[in-house]
Amino acid sequence: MDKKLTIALSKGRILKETLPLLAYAGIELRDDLATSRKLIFDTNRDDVKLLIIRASDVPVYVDYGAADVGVSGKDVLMEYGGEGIYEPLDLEIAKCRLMLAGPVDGIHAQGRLRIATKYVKTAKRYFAAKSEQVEMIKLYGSMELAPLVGLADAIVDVVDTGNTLVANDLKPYEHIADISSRLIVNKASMKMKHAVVKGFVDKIEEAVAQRKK
Ligand code: PRT
Ligand code: MG
Repeated sequence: MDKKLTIALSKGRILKETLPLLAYAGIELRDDLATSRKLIFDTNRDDVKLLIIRASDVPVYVDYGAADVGVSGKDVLMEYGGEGIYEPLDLEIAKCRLMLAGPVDGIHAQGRLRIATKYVKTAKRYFAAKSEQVEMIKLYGSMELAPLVGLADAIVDVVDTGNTLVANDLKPYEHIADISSRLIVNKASMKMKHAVVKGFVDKIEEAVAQRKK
């Protein structure tokens, strides 16, 4: 039976906040992430390797079983869906809020509200629940620019400090969801490698509890 564990993570804030949790579980990186250009990383444990990929790709790798477990923002998970994924644990890291934001002087739509976002499905669901007809413009980043140049009336994006909104003469109008990162698990791995995967999830859960003390 395959006892190896593959973990998918993204660079940036998730990685930074996940490394201490992994360390608690006895998993440490061998290479220096800051300088390495590798995508697969060995750890101090022969049976554990790490994939470093784009944040939005993490649920894809886990859904298809290319990684057994991963760490992903709830914003990314809501947008992705994914039949093959369990979400057993809220890591309470990389916290932020998914917001509807627009110009400080108000959201002024000519006809249907035009929303720029990378969270098209999530935003559609949100407005559909309010029976509001909106038009979505899919972007892959820098959503804050869209209202400034007339591409959209408003944006749906994650907000942490709010500094980026302020810097672009925008402000939050509606709170859509509280976001934090989750530990996700491939359903087949949970079955086929139960001892390894369950052991890992339990250790990380302990690390999260420990951190609160
Ligand atoms: O790699 P790629 O750029 O494709 O993916 P990504 O941008 O989603 O990755 P990353 O590492 O930036 O974000 C990973 C996860 O962190 C997201 O999926 C969220 O769950 C979470 N997170 C927490 C955030 C923020 N806080 C956050 N502030 N993700 C993005 N931001 C953006 C925000 O939209 C704004 O543009 O950071 C900017 C600064 O935010 P303010 O409000 O502090 O100014
Ligand atoms: Mg980013």
